[in-house]
Amino acid sequence: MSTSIAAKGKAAAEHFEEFGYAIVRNFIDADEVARLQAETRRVYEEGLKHHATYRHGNLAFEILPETDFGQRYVIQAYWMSWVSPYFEAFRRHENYLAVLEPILGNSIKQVAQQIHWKPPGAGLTGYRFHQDLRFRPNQDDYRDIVSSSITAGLAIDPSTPENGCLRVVPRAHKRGYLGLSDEGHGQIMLGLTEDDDLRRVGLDPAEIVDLELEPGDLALWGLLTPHGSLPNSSGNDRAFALSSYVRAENTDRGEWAFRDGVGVPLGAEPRLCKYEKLYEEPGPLYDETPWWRD
Ligand SMILES: O=C(O)CCC(=O)C(=O)O
Ligand SMILES: [Fe+2]
Repeated sequence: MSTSIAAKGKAAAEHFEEFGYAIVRNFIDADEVARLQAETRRVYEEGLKHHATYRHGNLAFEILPETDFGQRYVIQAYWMSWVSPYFEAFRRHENYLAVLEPILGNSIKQVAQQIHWKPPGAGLTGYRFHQDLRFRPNQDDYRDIVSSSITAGLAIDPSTPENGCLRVVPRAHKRGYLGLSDEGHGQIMLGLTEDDDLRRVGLDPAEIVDLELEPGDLALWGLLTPHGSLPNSSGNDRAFALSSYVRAENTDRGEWAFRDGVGVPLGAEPRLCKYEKLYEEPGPLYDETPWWRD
């Protein structure tokens, strides 16, 4: 007998509390995975239309251009819901509520929606170890930000050590903010985490766990969970859909996802999430900064 999504959500919440991460196997079924994969390909094609990193409101595509990378790659989409009715509905799929409710309650806002691709050959597809709290600079806009936030990463493709699956350090989420990857340029997609970078902050590289996922499996982690991923060294892409949610009463930012347990669609205008210049520089605009040359 298959376990209900509610039971999986409860078990995941308990695992998350102790280890700082959890995995929900078969979060969605095979039919949904097929639709998700097809729409992810369509969003990738949409991104490829842009010669450089593109932004319009919260929607963005991070592009590695052919001038520097031999061919054009899309490595990230942000808030693809604005061009994808599928993802707009998917971000508030009832299975997300089942998994999030034990941790965040049933009124939830979303502050990030991303797809990360690791196209074979693109090179710059690793994420050095970090804690996501570093990506929440405006903490005055939240209350109890750590206990009120969680990120869910859904495997669209198989996620393996070879193609750069997410990796976490278990039980380290209770040690506070460690400053991983904050030195120098602070850009987490340049360079690799050395074992000594982890040891310096008291983490044991031998404890790293690779989160190997099949399409449709979901990983959860928190703002203080040390995590990262290696560049793709295989011939297969690794598309991964990330969604960050916050207990609604504890945030002034984000798009509604669920209000009193009911999914809420996006409104007419985007709300302030993580893009700080949403109101001053909403775009559409291109950002041609060659950050990879730093
Ligand atoms: O896509 C990945 O492997 C990791 C991404 C990540 O940690 C982040 O965007 O904060
Ligand atoms: Fe992260």
